Amino acid sequence: MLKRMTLLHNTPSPFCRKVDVVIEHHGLCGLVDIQNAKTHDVNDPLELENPLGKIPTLLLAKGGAIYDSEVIIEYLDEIGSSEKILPSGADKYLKLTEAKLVAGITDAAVLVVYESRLRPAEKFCQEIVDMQMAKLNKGLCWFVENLPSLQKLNIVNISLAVLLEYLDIRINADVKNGTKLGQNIGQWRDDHTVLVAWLEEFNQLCPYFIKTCPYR
Ligand SMILES: N[C@@H](CCC(=O)N[C@@H](CS)C(=O)NCC(=O)O)C(=O)O
Repeated sequence: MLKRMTLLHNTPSPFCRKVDVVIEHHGLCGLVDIQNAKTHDVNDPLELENPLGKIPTLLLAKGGAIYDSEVIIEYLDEIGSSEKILPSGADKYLKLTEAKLVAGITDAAVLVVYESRLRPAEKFCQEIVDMQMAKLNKGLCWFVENLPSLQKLNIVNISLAVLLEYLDIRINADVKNGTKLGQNIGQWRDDHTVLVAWLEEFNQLCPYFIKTCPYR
């Protein structure tokens, strides 16, 4: 019998939401206590568990912390009894590589958000925003050409769906709030209509996806 674990978490984080989806998929809510963590706060308990101070971080009942999100997902998939999110053999590493590509695009999006939310206005650096937005756009174009399969739930389609909704929640909302995002104003829905249709289909495959949405 597995003991309860604690997930250091914060709701708007796209990396946390991926883990939330996998917890739902495997019905592990009863095994995981969610604890709100404050990033960028050196006094938060998160800092003691993960030297990088990043969420999500999963604390095991027997002691020890697991991070980052893909490693947590791999562990939850191992203990979960629903259909596996990760295949086995070489396919596993192909899927993990694509999931890493989504993670890299998500990192770029998070850096854009930090640039406008954390950096004092007088130090705002448009070049950094442009550079990260270019990575984001290039990554989305790659997925337009290589749409992840929606035959079953897997780490790639979960990660991409979370990223796209994060872009809605953060970057597009920030644009509406007046943040300048250079030439690319982050309107992924207008630029990549194929991904809009893909996301709708993903929601049908994963009916509880909406339950994990940070803002409803
Ligand atoms: N590679 C990590 C990235 C996690 C990450 O960057 N989380 C952000 C929140 S969205 C964070 O904790 N930021 C705090 C910081 O960078 O200090 C993962 O997949 O878990």
